[in-house]
Amino acid sequence: VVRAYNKRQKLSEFNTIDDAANLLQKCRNIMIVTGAGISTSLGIPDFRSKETGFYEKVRQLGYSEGEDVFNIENFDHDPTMFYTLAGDILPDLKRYSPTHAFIRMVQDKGRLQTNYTQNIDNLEQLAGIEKERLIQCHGSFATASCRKCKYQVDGHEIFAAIRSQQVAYCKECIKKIATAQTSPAKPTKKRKTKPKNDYEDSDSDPADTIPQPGVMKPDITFFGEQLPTTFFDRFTEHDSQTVDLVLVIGTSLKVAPVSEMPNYLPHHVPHVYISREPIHHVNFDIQLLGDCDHVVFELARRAGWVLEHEMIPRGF
Ligand code: CNA
Repeated sequence: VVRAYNKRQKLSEFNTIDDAANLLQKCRNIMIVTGAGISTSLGIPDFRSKETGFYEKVRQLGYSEGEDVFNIENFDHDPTMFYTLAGDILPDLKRYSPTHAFIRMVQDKGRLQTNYTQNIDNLEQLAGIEKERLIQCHGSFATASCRKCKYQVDGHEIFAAIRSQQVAYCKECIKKIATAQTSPAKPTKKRKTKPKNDYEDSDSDPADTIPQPGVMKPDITFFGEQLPTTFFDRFTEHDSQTVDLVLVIGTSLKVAPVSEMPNYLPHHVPHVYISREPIHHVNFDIQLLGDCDHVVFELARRAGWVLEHEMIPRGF
């Protein structure tokens, strides 16, 4: 257990894991900000861990930057890279980690203000975090949408394509194209207006205008895309004024705007960071370093709560 810097660069009144446990007992509006580290114990790689992270694998495969896989311009230019690599982080689990169970316990005790998750694996819902208390800052694999016509499907519909490294195309676009192609021949007279949509023939050479179906993209936020408005609305208009404790768990806090959240909150609100590595670019009152499943178990124990989960050995 390591204590790091106070936000104002002076000694904090909160220093130890017992201080964190006391805060857990006392506080009623706990904001929990999470990242990929809370799912690694389930075998889902995070992005930036040195040897095991997804970005390292991407580099080993000869691609320059891991972040390129999730860049919206790259995706629209050529979705193959995403479809070749995304299988590794595809959420296909029917179980959640002890840290998810901890968040659920905070909720059950009536203390969870909001869980802001950067994760896209949707495991918070599986753990029973209420919709009203969950902000999926970067969207999730739960749904997917067509880049062309915005038609939305259940995310599972494109999982097989991702697993077999094939680009998934929009079935609605395909249907419209098929319908347009089988409808009666149009009059030969030159049309003055532009085609109403991408599926109608235009007047130019048909070979140039063969309509293509749109590519399906999971509704996760790529670099270059806006975050859901619910994120900003809830954070700025409600949570930042009422929060009394911030727990940040399993994230390197490298991606804005989530990385800005701790600094934006009032200075008197205690900030606790739980992760494997210390963080230097954001100031926390307390940093509890280690495997987050172990840390939250110990934190709960010191708060007098029993965290139960199949991955925690009995009698631990
Ligand atoms: P990141 O940058 O990879 O950071 C993860 C952090 O967690 C690192 O600081 C690790 O040291 C730490 N960590 C890893 N495992 C553990 C553990 N068991 N206990 C304690 N700490 C641990 O990932 P971030 O979440 O910070 O970055 C945000 C990205 C990651 C978001 O856009 C996500 O969509 C994306 N992501 C999500 C998933 C998922 O949904 N499970 C998986 C991979 C990436």
